[in-house]
Order: sequence, then C-alpha cells, then structure tokens
Amino acid sequence: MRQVNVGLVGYGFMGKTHSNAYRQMPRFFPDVGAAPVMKVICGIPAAGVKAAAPLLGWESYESNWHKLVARKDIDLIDICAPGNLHAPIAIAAAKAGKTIFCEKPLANTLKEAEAMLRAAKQAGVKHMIGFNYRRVPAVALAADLVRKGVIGEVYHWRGTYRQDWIVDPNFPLVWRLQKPLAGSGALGDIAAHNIDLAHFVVGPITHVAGHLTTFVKKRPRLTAVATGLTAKSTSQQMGTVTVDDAAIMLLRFASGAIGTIEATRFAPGRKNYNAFEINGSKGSMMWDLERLNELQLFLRDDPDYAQGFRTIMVTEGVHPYISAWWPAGHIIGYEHTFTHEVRDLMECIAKNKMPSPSFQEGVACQKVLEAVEQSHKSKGWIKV
Ligand code: SOE
Repeated sequence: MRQVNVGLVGYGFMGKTHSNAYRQMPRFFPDVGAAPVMKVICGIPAAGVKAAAPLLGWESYESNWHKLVARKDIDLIDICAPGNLHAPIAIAAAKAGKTIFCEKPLANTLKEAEAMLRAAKQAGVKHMIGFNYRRVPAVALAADLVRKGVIGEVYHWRGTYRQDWIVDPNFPLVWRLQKPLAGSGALGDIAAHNIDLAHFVVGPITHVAGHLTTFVKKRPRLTAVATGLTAKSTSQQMGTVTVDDAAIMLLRFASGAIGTIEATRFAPGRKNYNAFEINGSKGSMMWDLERLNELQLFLRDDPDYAQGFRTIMVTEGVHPYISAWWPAGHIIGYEHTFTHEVRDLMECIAKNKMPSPSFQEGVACQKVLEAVEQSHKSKGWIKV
C-alpha cells in the first residue's frame, strides 16, 4: 500500500470537505493501492489553522504555503484556497514535483489556468481538478447511460445552478464577491460546475452566448475574516461587489446538441440546486443535487401504459462507488463526492495514471467561462 503524504492549503468550507474525504477514503476504499496520510494543513491566520489542524485530523499545521510546498516529505499539494492563489501555489507545487489537486474553477483567468496546465505538464506531475459533482453516483450513471446510447442522440442540455445565500443585500462583501480574489461570481463558482457536467455528459462546448448581472452592487464590508457561506461580522462601511450575481448562457456542442445554463445566487428557496435535464432521441434524464441519490429516466420505448419518468434510486451495489458504502436504499450525501474524488486520485497515483478530470478539463471549463465574459461584453456569440 502506497502512502501519499498530503499538504492541504485552506481550512474553510472546501478545506473541511477535503479533510473529511482524506479521513474517510482509506476506511471505505482500502483496496485502491494508495492511501493519504494527513501530514500538514496550511492557512492564515496562524491561530485559525492551528485550531483547525487537530479538529480536522491533520498531524501538523503551517501558515506559509511556500514553506509547505518546499517540504521534501510532502507528495501531494491540495489547493482549497481562494482563486487568486490557485496559480501561484499550483505552479510552485509543479516545479517541486508534487502531485496537485486543485479546487474549481482552476484559476481566476484562462491565462492563469493555461499556465498551471503548462507547468504541470512540463514537470510531468499528476494533476486533478475538484469537479466533485462528477462523482455523484447518479451523475456518473447518467454519463454512462448517455455513452451507452440509452437515451440515443443527445439534443438538449438544460442546466441550472441556483443558490440564495447572498439574496440579503446586507450580506457582507466576502471574498467570493471580490473579483481580484474570486475571479468571477456565480459564473466561476457555480456555473463552472454545471459547465463541467455538460462537458462530462454531452461533450465539448464549441460556442456560447452569455449575459452576466450584478443585482446588489454595494455591500457592507467585513470586519473579521469569514469562511464558508455564512458571514455576519460587518461594518457600516460599504464596498463594491465586483463579480456577477447571476450568469445565463446559450450553448452549442461539438456533437450538434444545444443547451442552456443558468447560474444564480439570487433564487430564494434554492439552497444548492445544481440540476440538469438531458433530452435525446430515445429518452430523457433529469437530476438535481438536492435529491442526489435519484436519477429520473424517461424512455420512449416503454409500453404506452408506462410512459413517464421513473425514479432510479442510485444506491444499488452495481451503481458507481456505491458498493463501498451502505446496503441499497441507505442514501449517501454531498460529502461522499469528495471521498470519491480522493478515492479516484489515490487509484491513479497507485496505477501511475493521469486523474480525470485533470487541469486539461479545468482549462476546457475556463475557456467557456472566458467566452461567456467576452460574449457579455460583445453581446454576441463567441467560439470557445
Ligand atoms: C459556494 O457557492 C459553493 O460552496 C461553491 O463554491 C461550491 O463549489 C459548490 O459546490 C457549492 O457552493
């Protein structure tokens, strides 16, 4: 069994999900040939990461990522820091010969994303991007059914990702609302996930026409560091929101399919509604994250008396990843998607294979994000 020494940057929301995955993965997937060792967690402020390290299960902590990357005993650098730090950390990690696992979107700009891919290729290291929703068993099943032709030729992708955590205009100006830190808003944070799912299930997007909107342009500044999606500590001083609150786009795929994606943080009642409907010549499929164990399937060939969507409970041992978990019907959740990512990453390390999705898929998504921004400015279709 290969031991992979991990150094994780970031102890906020994503840092916690990844820590949980490293803790769980070897217990549920002991047979993939490699297992993570939770060596170091890194972040600022030092007092925060010091407290987080034992809580999240790390052997030690560090508050300077340069020192972390320079450590000879670390094999894998995992990047859960804000977007502006992805490129510098990943490029340094590649030069130091580390395997890199980076949260999405790959970077704040296409230029940075391409530089990350180049650096990783030049160094010959393995790289993976955290598009965790590919690892929902129902999504993996949907992709597999499309590949097997079960719904025939795909005509439509109808994607949406809706949240409501900033609909209150008094919600403060957290890092996710600042372009220099986050790169973009709903576009890179959540549309990116749906774009990646469209790439995964339908194939490459070739053309986009998009529009971006910021509904609340000024918000109270933060008075203290806040992580996650809940922040309360605010001042009377207002700051400018420099990212989009919502993004909409029309898509054309290389296969001839067409599609739409809508992403917003202004849909009251929609907490984390990442969803899609796919229509093909033989049938359709629907999935949404808030009911992540279920896949809706409609087949035109069903007898007349049974025409209608059926709900597949994707919890059978034959379904992707499920045999490692509980008996059929004993549902799994959001955190399992990260455990599955770590499982696949460890398997690739053990078998000396490039993980998927890699930075290559990260760049493919980033090209679409950039095309949407260009289209928003030029008000026309953009070739990706
Ligand atoms: C916040 O919008 C967020 O945590 C995203 O950053 C994640 O990528 C998404 O999975 C859930 O929402």
